[in-house]
Amino acid sequence: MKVGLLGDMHGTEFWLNRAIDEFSAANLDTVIQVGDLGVWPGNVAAGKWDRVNKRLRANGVTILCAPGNHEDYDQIEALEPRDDGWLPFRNNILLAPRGHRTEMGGRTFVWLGGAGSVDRKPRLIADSAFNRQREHYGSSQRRKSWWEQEAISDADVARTAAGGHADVIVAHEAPARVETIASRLRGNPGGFSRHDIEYADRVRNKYMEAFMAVEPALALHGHYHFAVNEEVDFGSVTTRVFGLAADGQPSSTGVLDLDTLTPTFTTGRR
Ligand SMILES: [Mn+2]
Repeated sequence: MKVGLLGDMHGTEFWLNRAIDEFSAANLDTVIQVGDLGVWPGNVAAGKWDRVNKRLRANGVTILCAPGNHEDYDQIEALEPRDDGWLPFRNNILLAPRGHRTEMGGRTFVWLGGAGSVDRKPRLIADSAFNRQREHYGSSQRRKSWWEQEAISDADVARTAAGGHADVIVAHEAPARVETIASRLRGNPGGFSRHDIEYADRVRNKYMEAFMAVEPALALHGHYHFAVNEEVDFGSVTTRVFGLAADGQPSSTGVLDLDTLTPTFTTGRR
């Protein structure tokens, strides 16, 4: 059995449509999405997701998502879980609560969304400036682009660790000590504030607690927006860490062969 893999999309309909067509052409009916899907507030976003859902249904494709950091968690928390635990954002777009367990192709999965935003401060400043302007002109519409629920809590870690080992962890965040990631982030090339970086590191440490309890053979992630495919020795377990790029870039889509537990990029040559 094979399933599709999809990186951060940030709600960009063009890239989503292209990916859905690609998966459909490859006869993949299940797609694992690693967060920053683009669950945003407002009617424009809602209409877009209705259209995307229609396209998914027409192609017989279902997206299974571990939500990211840039998602509207107020909206996600308002979703009523199905009997099997999935949160139905749309009929063909299911969001995983943190610590959710599933099985596919004889493999066990645990899902752990969330991550700390390294751009938390500029987002909060931009939102409050925008909202002050809105108030000045008498508008009640408020902008929000940072949600505190993005952070992985102790309760999330406990729920994820409770089931013990899983073959695959699907998350937005990646494990620590992955050289491909460490080498790219060295020297803070994004110029983020030290305070926000420390906050994001604390959230990542929470992910790491859960990860070490799960000891997965494969860790899928997004968040960093570049390709990662590295086998890492974590002491008690050796794990293939596989991260997808974002927004239709090369390596933002992939395929996971569940028989061999091997992930590969499908857009690496573009
Ligand atoms: Mn992202």
